[in-house]
Amino acid sequence: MDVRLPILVAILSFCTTELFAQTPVPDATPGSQRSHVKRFARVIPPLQAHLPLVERDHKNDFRNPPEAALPGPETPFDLALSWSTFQFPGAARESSAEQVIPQHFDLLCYNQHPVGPTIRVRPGSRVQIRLKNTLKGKPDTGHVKSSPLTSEKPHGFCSTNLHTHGLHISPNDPGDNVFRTVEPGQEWTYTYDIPPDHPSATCWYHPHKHGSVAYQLSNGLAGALIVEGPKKQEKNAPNDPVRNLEDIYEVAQAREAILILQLYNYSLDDEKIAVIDASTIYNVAPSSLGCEAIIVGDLANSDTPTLQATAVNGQIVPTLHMAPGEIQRWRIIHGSWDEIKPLTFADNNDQKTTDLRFREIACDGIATGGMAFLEENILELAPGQRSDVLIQAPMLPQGATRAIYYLKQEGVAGLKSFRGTKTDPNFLVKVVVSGAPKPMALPDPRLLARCRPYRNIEDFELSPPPKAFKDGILLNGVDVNQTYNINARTFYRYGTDENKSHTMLPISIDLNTAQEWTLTSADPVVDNNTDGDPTVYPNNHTFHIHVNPFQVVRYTDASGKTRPMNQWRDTLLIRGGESYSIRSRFRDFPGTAILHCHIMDHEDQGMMVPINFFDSTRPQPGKPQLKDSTSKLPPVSLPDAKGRQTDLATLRDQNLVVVFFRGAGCEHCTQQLRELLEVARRSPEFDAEIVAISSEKIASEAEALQMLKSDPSDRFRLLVDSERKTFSDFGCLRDDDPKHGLFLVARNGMIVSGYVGESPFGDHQEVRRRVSLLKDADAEASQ
Ligand SMILES: [Cu+2]
Repeated sequence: MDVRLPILVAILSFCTTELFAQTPVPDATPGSQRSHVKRFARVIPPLQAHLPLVERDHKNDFRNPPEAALPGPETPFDLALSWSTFQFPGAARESSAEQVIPQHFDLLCYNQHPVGPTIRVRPGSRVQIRLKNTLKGKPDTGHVKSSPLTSEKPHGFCSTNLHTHGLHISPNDPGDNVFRTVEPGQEWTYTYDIPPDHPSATCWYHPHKHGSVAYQLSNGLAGALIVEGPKKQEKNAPNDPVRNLEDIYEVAQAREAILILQLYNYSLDDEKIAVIDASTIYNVAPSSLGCEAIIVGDLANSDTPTLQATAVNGQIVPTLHMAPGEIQRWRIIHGSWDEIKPLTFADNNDQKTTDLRFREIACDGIATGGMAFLEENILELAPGQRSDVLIQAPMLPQGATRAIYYLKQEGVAGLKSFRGTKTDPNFLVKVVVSGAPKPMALPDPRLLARCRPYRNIEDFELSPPPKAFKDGILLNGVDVNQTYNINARTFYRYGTDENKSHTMLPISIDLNTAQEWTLTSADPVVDNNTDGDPTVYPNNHTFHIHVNPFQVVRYTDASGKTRPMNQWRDTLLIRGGESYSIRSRFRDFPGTAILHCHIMDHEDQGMMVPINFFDSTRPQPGKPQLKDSTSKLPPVSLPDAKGRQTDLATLRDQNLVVVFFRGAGCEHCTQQLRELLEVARRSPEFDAEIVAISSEKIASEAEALQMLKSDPSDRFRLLVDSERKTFSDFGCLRDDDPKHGLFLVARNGMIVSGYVGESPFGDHQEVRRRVSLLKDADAEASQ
């Protein structure tokens, strides 16, 4: 039985009067009841390609997303993820014999609205968001890729989490931890402490659960997250403090429009309801989904069309009104999972116009310090990027009562696109200039210049990058061979144990340093194996790093020609064969974050690297102690990462430093081991073999050794105790939870000192000292 039928009847009768309807359908919870949908072979043009030729619904007025009423710093704001059916009468108006335009969309959404509520935060404040996953489905069990050469499969579509894109906050729980998963039926409260000196910014939030991000973003799960102080109410006096854009009267008083651009990839089900189709988002069939409502088309059927609609705040081509001479501040957020969007303005005859022009005052939320016109009046946005622009409506010619314009997304030619196929132009917003003139003044450029929040990063500040990034960061991933990787490594995870189960070891980055990295997208790839014309895969990618923004200082084109740049941002488009040099100051927040490609289907398939911000300057409170011991080494026989059994008794002819650690995913552990190995390597008197015993499986010994910067000459071996028996024997298991431990074992088989604790033993010099005492003891014994 199809349970949606009564709902549909209700919508259809209700909607004849409801003009544009983000109105959620009451009781629309089709989640677990939905059936899978049949395939579609018809090729249907995109929704918005022919707009000016068709008279639209005039009452589809532009609306900002709803504002979240935050209840206060200690009370969480509820953000509930659920299914809802929405109607799009603006889209329904446009129909012809050739086109089938959906009137209804079934979308995953926040708080029963097609775009998430705007969350506004003050610097220095605390905001708590309780994310409620009301979906029905199985927990995300992760996925093990089948070979090192293939990428991760998309998976876990009913599992979610939340990322605050652009905020400079802690990447650890309860903050912006993207390794946390909120499973169907679960909830989790995020606490974001915004630093008092956080610059004002247009940020945004969206799910970042690895494996399902593109699917969830295609449903429209995104919202604006705005950091701002009080808005200036009077004209600025010469000595007014101006730090942020809202401290400038002309900016503060400009009407604000938030434009969240979203891309729905959909199919029509048997009732002509549009549903997001996972198969047209990914180039591979997603892994077993555990999420009953997900639509997966038939990839084998090459006729399966890619149907797309681009929404602005969940509206299709809404009408935005401006008075002649009025200046508005538009916060434009590219919240789509895919596609480069070159935005322009067209007049009512679809001719490019400069009657309306973009004056960019912030780039990825970071004030530029000016309000420059953009070259050719094109605002190019890649997924994840934001632009704050001042838009001034023209005065109307004598006798005219209104002028009509369109904010338009230009088409993109094959090599410039992400998928190698040309994209069509779209009309995004209809702008109607009419009514009484409201001439407004632009802000004083001298005040704007004071809003640039970050100093340039100078050469003398730079520290060397981590070894893994010494030769740069290469983004490489094309559909033809499905190897989405960064520096030839693909991220994937297994198991449901978040934080411990990602198999790629984090790259350590020292806080309080500034570093320069070179980012390159690999060359485009031509696939000659297809029938007819060869297919070109452009290898265009979008680099994003969490927590800390960066300064772009240099651009190198595909022919190697270089030019300097100076632009602060947090998300950067890098086309195939091109390079950028970026500099970043890593500040304030230790913990594990990520860098990744913001083309989210690439990220879901493994184009992501965990990074560990560690603070080398922070003193360790309550310094752990090695305690003397006189117990005997218990029998230890464990496999190494390749399964070869090792008996510690066979190593009795040497001193041992036995380290118990919580797997390659524990950043403290890997840091401890890396440093201990380095101390041992540099100390000729360090006469002991280091035996590291992991409580977790090690997927790749080579990767682990690389992460630990282990040299082949190191006296080091890696053993695995996934049953945790040896952990238990050494007192390193409490309530089934593995602890960190370090033990010194002398040649005579006696444990002479040991440590067990919540954090790794970090005093490597003390280990070195104790090992040298062992040597003295040997010398004494032999005398
Ligand atoms: Cu990519």
